[in-house]
Order: sequence, then C-alpha cells, then structure tokens
Amino acid sequence: MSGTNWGRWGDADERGTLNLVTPEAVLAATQVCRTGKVYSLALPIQREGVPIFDYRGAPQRLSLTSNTDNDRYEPFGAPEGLGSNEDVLVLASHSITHMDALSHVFAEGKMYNDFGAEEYTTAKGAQHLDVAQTASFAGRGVLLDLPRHQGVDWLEPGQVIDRAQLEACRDAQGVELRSGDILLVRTGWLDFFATGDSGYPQPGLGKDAVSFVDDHDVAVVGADNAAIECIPFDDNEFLGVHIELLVKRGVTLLEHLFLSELAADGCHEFLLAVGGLKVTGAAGSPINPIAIG
Ligand code: UVW
Repeated sequence: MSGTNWGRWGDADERGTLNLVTPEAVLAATQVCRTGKVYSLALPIQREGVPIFDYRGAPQRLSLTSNTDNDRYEPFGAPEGLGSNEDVLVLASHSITHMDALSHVFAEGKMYNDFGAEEYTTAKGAQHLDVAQTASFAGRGVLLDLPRHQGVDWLEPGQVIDRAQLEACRDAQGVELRSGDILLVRTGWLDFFATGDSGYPQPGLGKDAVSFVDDHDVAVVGADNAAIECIPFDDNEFLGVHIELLVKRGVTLLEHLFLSELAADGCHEFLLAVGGLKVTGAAGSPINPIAIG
C-alpha cells in the first residue's frame, strides 16, 4: 500500500504515530497549562440524547448490587444499613465518545503495518493492534475551532474540511502544531445534533486534509463528529480518511469528543491525557479524555 508508515517504527510496531509522542514531547506538553482548568472531553454514557449508531445499540447500565442486597455482607460482619451499589455495563467498544484502535479498519485485506485482516477473529478479537496497545497516552493537545473561525455555529452537514481551512484556522488562532501533537478538530456537529434536527450528513475531514496531518507529524486526530471524516465520504470513497490515517499511517482516532467547553473558553492549547479501557483483543474503547488548560 503506498504512502504508508508501515515499517517506519519496525515491522512489529503496533502503536503507529503514537511513537511520535516522545517523553520530551510529553514534558513539553506539561508546560502549556495556563489556567489549571480541567475539562472532560467525553459525552455521558447513556441511552438517549447522545449520538448512537443503530447497529451498535444503546449502552446498558444494569444494577448488580443495591440496598436490597445487604444480606450479602452480613456474613462478613456488615451491620444493618451498610452495603454497596455496583453496576454491570454492556456497551459497544465504539460507543459514544471513543477511540479507534489500529485494528478497527482494514482495507485491501490489511490493517496498519501490514497486519492481515484475519488477525481479528470473532473468537479472540485482535491478535495484534488491539486497543491495549494505544489506550494510554498524553501529550500536547491543539484545538482548531472551525465554526468559530468561519463565523458560524456549526459547519454545514456534509461540509468537507480541506487543508486550506485547517491552515486558515490555525493561523487565525495563532497556534502552532508540533511533532507528536494531538490535533482536535471542532466541527460543531454535536451542537447541531443537540438541536434534534441532525440527520445522516456530517461535516468532517476530507482526503485533502490528510497532508496537513502529515506535514505537522501529528500523532493523534480527534473530532466532535462520528467518524473524523465527512459523511457522505469525500470522493465517495467509503471510509477514505480512515484508510489514509488509521490504516496507512497508524494514526489513532478519537471520535464524538465534547469540545464545546474548551471552545467556549478559547482554550486552543492544553495538556491532554487519554485513557481507554485496556480490553485485550478489542478494536476500540470508550474514553474520557482529560484536558488541562
Ligand atoms: C466507523 O467509521 C466504521 O467507525 P468509527 O466512526 O467509530 O471510526
């Protein structure tokens, strides 16, 4: 496959562009905090009022123990009125705010770094490139707030974001991008979703924007939309930007990020820590990224 990072960090590499997030880059990222304000970039995990693809199903929280189960602790000496509440969570790996592992998408029968699509089996999940490889990282986050820059509440559904729009927004915000950065693109789509009028089309990156990621040696790309890329897909190529970023380059993708609070504060540069669930074999995980402004 042409234009790839395959082999760039060795034939056994399973972390892709996260290799660009060096300890030096992380230390430098700790220096960008100005206010100390902590932001959660996750939407709530709930069954309604959040974007959910039908085939993934709504997340389910079931009660495991409650105040009606206090007898469970009595044999261990627990007095009347003391107990615990616990839950069982049932949810898709790519529920609501989530991370795509490098095993999430395959093209021409291949995943990142030439691992075959057959490495993910129904019985065992991912034998390589599972989410545990990429679930934990921190670095310098940069928010490009396109609606703010373009003077709208949200970009048009289906709007294709190209390199020129990203460059113009970056320059207007006066923020530079450095090797190993985590690039977050706000399209405003979640604000449009909240109106209840949204449909299938979404604004997002087009294939032209991929060169912006390349030229800045960006390690991770996140956005407030469902798939980073625009829907319908640019050039009518199904998952075309996923193929370019995730499959060819090994760029970890973060989707359905809640970016409105950062945007409202004009916080365009921050320390960002991301922790996914280290589920062996999984191709993705819900996340609650924490930004510190
Ligand atoms: C697909 O595009 C299939 O999934 P996601 O948007 O979670 O990357």
